[in-house]
Amino acid sequence: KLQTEEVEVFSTPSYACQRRTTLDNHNAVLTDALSLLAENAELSGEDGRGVAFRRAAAALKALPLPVTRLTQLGGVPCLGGHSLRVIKDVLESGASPEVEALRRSERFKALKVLTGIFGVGVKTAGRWIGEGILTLRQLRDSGPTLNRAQRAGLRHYDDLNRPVGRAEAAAVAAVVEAAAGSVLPGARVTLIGGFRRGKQTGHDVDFLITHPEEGREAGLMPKLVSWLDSQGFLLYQKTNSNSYLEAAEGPARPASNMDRFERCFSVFKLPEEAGRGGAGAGGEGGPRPWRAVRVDLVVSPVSQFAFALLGWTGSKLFERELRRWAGHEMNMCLSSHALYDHRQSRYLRASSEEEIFAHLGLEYIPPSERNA
Ligand code: TTP
Ligand code: MN
Ligand code: MN
Ligand code: MN
Repeated sequence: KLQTEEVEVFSTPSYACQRRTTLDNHNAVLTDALSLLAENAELSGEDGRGVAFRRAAAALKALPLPVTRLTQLGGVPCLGGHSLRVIKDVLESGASPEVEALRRSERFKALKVLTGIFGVGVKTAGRWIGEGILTLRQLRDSGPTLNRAQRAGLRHYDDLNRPVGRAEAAAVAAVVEAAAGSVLPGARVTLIGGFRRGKQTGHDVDFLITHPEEGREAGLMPKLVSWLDSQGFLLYQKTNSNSYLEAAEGPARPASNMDRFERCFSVFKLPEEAGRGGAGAGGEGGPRPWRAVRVDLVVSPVSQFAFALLGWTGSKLFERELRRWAGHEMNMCLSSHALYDHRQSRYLRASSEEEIFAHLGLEYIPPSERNA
């Protein structure tokens, strides 16, 4: 008896912000390969190629089942020739020669190690590699001048490259809430970034802070930082002051609206609770009583809170796709501060993420389904 084998053909909308992407990825082998190529492109300063691979990986993350044949991908967007070749190799032989060669490449390994230092970007890492510095040891020995962030990054390298767990994120949250409550009673602290999307670990912990009374949040960051510092919680911090003025700037420079809140990049000294201080924290003298954790703090006026919440919850690709959708499909300009409608020549107000999705003509996607 002849049986036709049924193979599902997948299809999914083309913008990541039109799709529901949970952490339950059925195509991790494929998306890991594409993400590695994306990472390499980004580390080589080829951002356009990086985005193309990120989009391809994100389209596969949204599929409900593992892909087994190339013919199933007919309705899947964002797959260019290069991505399809990699997918084909992985489906046929379990691995892509290009990706495996990349994994072994000295340059890629060096770029990962060096940009793994907090404060070291792609350009600095590339310059050091050009000078023959490929490892942390060579960096320490040859001693190029490091700035304050890089010195902290090198000093706490192991801690900062160890994933932060949910329990640790909760411990940081308790500290930030105590700080906010002490310097501005009534201030509200919200966990954002990957942990808000439901991730079990992160490379840092991100918080958005506001106050229900507009204006009361002004000048909060310096007070917060000095409280944290006085209590011994800070190993490093760099604060940027708010420079966003809606009326003065308008929607003209949307991309640069990205970091105009009061914002603090920091490294916390987080006390390790008894019973979970062991793993990885040890030096010669046994477990240390604390570990270093990267923490990002953002302060927003309550009138911009929904935009800030949406803009800082991620994923990075989901955010990028939201802004692309707004611009290309709606003739609007979305930032973490506001949504401007070019057709109506006015700002569209919102006090919740749901309202922003509605303004954008998109179905609401909750944080746990923004893991594109
Ligand atoms: P990250 O902390 O870099 O990423 P993450 O929390 O999604 O992942 P991880 O677990 O590795 O920490 O960024 C958090 C979000 O903030 C992300 O969606 C991008 C966004 N963001 C910036 O990073 N910079 C900005 O200036 C703005 C406005 C948003
Ligand atoms: Mn599933
Ligand atoms: Mn984060
Ligand atoms: Mn962050």
